Amino acid sequence: MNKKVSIIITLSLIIAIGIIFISSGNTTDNTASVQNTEIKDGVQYITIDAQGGYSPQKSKAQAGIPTKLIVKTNGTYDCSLSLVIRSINYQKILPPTGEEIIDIGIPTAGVPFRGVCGMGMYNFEIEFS
Ligand SMILES: [Cu+2]
Repeated sequence: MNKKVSIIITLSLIIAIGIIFISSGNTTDNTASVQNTEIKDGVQYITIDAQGGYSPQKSKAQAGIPTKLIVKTNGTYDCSLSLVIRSINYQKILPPTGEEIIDIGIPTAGVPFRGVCGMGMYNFEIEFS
């Protein structure tokens, strides 16, 4: 009687652990390929979230077409609000919640595009090809 109970408990534990392993294994690989570019009416839009840094920190986009950067804030109160993009002489304090659309012209392939926060601790990079 006692042996039977302990066998049942052991078996159900093994099954439970198995289910936890299977379900966690399925959700781990979602962050690597974030699609944050979109081409609409011949204009390429690249979306970057600003909150405790910039994400995605590295993006890939197309060179040679008119491109705009959309920087989104949503209850952001850290220094990622103060955005500096030296290559286009851009410097601005973003609104804590909103969308800032920045025209970055027609990017050249192979020239990395970088944005940093006012203190230089957060940054993002876009690779154009
Ligand atoms: Cu900073």
